[in-house]
Amino acid sequence: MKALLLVDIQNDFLPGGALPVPDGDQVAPVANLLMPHFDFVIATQDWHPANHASFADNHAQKKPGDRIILSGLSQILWPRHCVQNTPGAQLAAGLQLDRIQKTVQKGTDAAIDSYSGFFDNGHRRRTGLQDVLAGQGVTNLYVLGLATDYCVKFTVLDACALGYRVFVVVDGCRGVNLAPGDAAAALEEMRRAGAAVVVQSGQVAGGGH
Ligand code: VGL
Ligand code: ZN
Repeated sequence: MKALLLVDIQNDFLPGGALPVPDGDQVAPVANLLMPHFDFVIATQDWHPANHASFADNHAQKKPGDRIILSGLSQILWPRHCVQNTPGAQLAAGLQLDRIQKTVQKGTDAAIDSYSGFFDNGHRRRTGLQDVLAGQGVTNLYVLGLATDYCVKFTVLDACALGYRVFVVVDGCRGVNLAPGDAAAALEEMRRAGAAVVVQSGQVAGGGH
């Protein structure tokens, strides 16, 4: 059973949003193209409380890009983004929302970030994504979304470790690239994680997979 997982395709990650991913608006059309080819489509949603510790403005004298130690982990500070119940946190307006059967929220604990759709960054708590996929009998997971070098990467690495056969739809992903080459390095890391196979959306939609 194969499922399509849309990672954090939310207004704040699009150009003009609070934490814009360059060309982030290019992924919704790829998602829309692929959704009809899947029986099960699920989305993750970055869903932070206003006091989330990953926001630079929740710390005195810190700015986006600075690092702190948070719950024992190195944490990059971000601009305030994807605050619960704000327009920026909504799934991108360009997505065909009626084709998304389930949305899993993450990053809801103010004291720890959650790049992966499966666990928080300390692997302390599960989000519920694994249970939803198990309930559907999902074995093969096709992943696309934002951002390649953060939430897509950690979602894919966890999915590989959990034993899914993972296909990363490269043309449906875009990276933040805080440092040049971060997104390319993330794709390489996903490849090395073993189960991850990197494919183009045309291969998926064309029935090659
Ligand atoms: C993300 C940074 C902070 C992402 C979420 O979706 O990749 N990146 N929160
Ligand atoms: Zn976030």
